[in-house]
Amino acid sequence: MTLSPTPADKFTFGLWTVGWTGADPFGVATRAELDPVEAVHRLAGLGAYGITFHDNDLIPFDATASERDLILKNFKAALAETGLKVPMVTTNLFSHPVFKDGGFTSNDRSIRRFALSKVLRNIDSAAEFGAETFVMWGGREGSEYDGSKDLAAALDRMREGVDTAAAYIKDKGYNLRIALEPKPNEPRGDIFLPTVGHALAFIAQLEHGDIVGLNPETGHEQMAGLNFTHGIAQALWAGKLFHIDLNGQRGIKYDQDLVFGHGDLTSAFFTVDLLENGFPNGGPRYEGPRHFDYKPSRTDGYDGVWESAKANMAMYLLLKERATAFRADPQVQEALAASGVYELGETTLAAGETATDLLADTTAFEAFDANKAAERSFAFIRLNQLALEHLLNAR
Ligand code: GLT
Ligand code: MN
Ligand code: MN
Repeated sequence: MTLSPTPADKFTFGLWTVGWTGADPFGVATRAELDPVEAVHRLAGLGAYGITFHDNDLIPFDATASERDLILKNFKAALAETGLKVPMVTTNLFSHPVFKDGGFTSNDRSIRRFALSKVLRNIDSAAEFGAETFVMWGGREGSEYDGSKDLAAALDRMREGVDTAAAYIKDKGYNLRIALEPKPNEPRGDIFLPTVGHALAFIAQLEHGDIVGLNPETGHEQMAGLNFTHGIAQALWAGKLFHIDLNGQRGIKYDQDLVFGHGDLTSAFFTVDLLENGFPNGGPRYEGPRHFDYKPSRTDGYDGVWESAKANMAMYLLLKERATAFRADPQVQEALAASGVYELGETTLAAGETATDLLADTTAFEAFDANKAAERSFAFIRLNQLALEHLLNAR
């Protein structure tokens, strides 16, 4: 088995991930700044498919026009030289103090207009780079104190911002879709659209929701104690899994952004199983980039940064190999059948059967022996043990 990734694996990395210098709320940077051009060359050398970035990961907030042009020229030259793609671009609406109360939902209207204008300009740039996905992570959209926000007005303003951006994409004829990234908290005490479920419900209220979907992140669901695989499954089922941020998290605590698989390994196995093998009874598949959004531990130098980039891809490939073996094992297939996993794929009503027909079917109710049916053992434990034995390479 090979752990050497190739661009065909579609692994992508945020420039802010390998470029994270380790500054946190308690300490200053532990690594020097990384030149974006070097990031492109290193990632391409490791077999990645693409690189993603916020506007200000590449171009400093206060850069002059000539500085901007030079940075873009060098970055584009590195992309051309290496063949690395830019499948996703996003906007920084959180670092500058002007965004301390958010961008789209700041109580200050002039700041909202600045934020929306920044996003629209960045949409032009994303299209120019050939990106297909435009991520919106609203880390500063939220509050610490419930009385500080009109919560309905905040959702109105969020809808106004996202709909304006989506309408702009359509007007320009760009091949771009917006992907909202939920997160429950951090940096705000409570962030709007905290989970996959909240974001899906929000999209249903949009005028241009057809080109708005999700970019769920492993750790962001797990920070709230939620099941990431269930989250991406519902997004997929709704036709809304536009992009994905893979990383690692251990339980309900601050956003750890560990290497993929270095958090909840069993959950990572089932995430990869879903992404690579799909639902057991068929259904929508995810075809987009496998994007890593993690932070190389600030304990490590640049040797560790490049090790961690490799580790993300190696973990994914290892889990892919294990998930493939899991599904191919005849004993697993037997266990899946015995557990009723395929039976769940059968409709509850027969073709053409109505509620009235069901009520008239005495075998479904009057003659149904609930106590007998309750005797069925679903044998889920054996199925899970088989999964773990495959995960541990014991089969
Ligand atoms: C930020 C955040 C990530 C988001 C990025 C996109 S920025 O690092 O922690 O989860 O994906 O804005
Ligand atoms: Mn995160
Ligand atoms: Mn993310």
